[in-house]
Amino acid sequence: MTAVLPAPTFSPRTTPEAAQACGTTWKKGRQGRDQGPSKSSCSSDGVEEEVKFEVRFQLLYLKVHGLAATARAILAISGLPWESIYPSDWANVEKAQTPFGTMPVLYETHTTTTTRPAAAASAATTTRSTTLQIPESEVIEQYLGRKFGLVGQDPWEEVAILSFYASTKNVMQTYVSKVLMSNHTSGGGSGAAEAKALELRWFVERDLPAWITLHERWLAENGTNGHYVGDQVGLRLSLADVRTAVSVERYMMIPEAQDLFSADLTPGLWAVKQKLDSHERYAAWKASEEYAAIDAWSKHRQTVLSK
Ligand SMILES: N[C@@H](CCC(=O)N[C@@H](CS)C(=O)NCC(=O)O)C(=O)O
Repeated sequence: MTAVLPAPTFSPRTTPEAAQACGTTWKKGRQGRDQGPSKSSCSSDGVEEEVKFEVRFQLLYLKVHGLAATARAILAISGLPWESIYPSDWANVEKAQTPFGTMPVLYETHTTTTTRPAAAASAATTTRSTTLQIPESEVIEQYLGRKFGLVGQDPWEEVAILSFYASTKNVMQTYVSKVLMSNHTSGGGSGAAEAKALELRWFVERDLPAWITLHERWLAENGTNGHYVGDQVGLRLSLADVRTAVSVERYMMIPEAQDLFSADLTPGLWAVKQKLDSHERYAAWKASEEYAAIDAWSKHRQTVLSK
């Protein structure tokens, strides 16, 4: 979907509305608001009003997985309304409307509709909306992770989850900056293809196996059960799990790297990926037409950038 961006709202000045919208968790049965059906509430003049809360997420990014893959995965498993939006003319239109001139940007719009019954004096329907605009992929992922309960149950679990998450993110960053972008860093020209091939070899033979070995060790320590972090009462999906599953998927798109992963060779990472793949809402997202289109463009881009 082409973007019609909400008005830019990123600001160093906070407001009570932004703070409340930002802090809202949308898990049914826990603290925070329920999405959807109306609730009755008593207004200051004693009239029973219908109050309806709605939230909608939009993620602005290119039609590729790239820096949006983890955020899209989290939004998909959240079960809340969300959509991918794409720039129509990035350089001339949308870029200037984003906080740092980069994508992804997350927009989270909270709408409260209050209806006073027709019988009441001053019967009316009023709608209030607050949109949060959040830049930087890592900030978006951690924000959504907190919002949807993916960063553990206590500060110690959070430290462990964010450590594994950062370690996985760093390796992907190495791949993007050293291998995919090597034409930029080497200045292109003759020898650029050889330099890229060498960077790819180092990544596939050194950086990626080092990450695999370390993460297999930690995942084995937690019981090779598809999750990085256990808790006192059980296991649950975390931001680290989602980041890793999405990364393994991405590495398996690299012909030179795909044989590094299998149920036998990397049982821990495999279980993490399987666990996410079998999540009902994530599986539905992966089966969607939109995901297929993003996947096709990502494969195309991978081929172009690999040259
Ligand atoms: N640190 C930023 C980097 C964002 C970034 O460089 N995004 C690229 C797309 S992958 C972009 O917006 N490029 C367009 C431009 O810089 O004009 C993040 O993680 O969100």
